[in-house]
Amino acid sequence: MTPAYIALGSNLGDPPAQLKAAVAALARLPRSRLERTSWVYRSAAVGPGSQPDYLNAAALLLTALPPMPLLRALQAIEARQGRVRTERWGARTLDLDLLLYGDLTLDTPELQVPHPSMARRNFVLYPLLDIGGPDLRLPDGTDLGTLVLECPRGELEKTCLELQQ
Ligand code: ROI
Repeated sequence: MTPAYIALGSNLGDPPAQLKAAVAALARLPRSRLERTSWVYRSAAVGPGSQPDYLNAAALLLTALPPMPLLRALQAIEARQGRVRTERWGARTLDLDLLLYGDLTLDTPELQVPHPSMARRNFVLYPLLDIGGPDLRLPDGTDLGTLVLECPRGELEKTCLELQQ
C-alpha cells in the first residue's frame, strides 16, 4: 500500500456536505484504506476574479491503486458530485488533487506529482501538516515543516467541522 495525500476543496453548493461526501467516497475506493483526514479550513479564494470562500482539507489514503487509476477515481468522485470543468480558476463544487503518491515524481500532461503548486498554497500545506506532520518529505527531500515556515498561514481559518463519523 502506498501513502497518497489528497487535497480537497469546495466553494459551491454546500461545501461542508461536499467535503463530507468526498471523504465517504474516498473511504469506499477499491484496494484502498482511508487512514486520516485533516481539520477543515476556510479561506478566501486565491486567484483571479471574485468567487465564494473555500473550504479545504486533506486526506491520507493507503492505496494499492496505481497513480493513473487513482487519478481517474478522484475525477469520477468530482464528476459524481457535480463538478463541471469550465474556466481554469473557476469556482467548483469539489476539487480533489493528488498531492503526493509515496515518493513518486511524475510529470505528464495529465498528472504531475508532487502537485506543482502545493508548496505555495497555505490552504494545501496546513491541512497536509495536520495529517502528515512536519517530517513528511517530498520526493526531492524537502520536509513539510520547511515549506510551512516559508508559506504564511495568513487568513486561513481552522473550523470545527468533522469530516469522518
Ligand atoms: N483558493 C482557495 N482558498 N482554496 C482552493 O482550494 C482554491 N482552489 C483553486 C483556486 C481557484 C486556485 N483558488 C483556491 O483552484
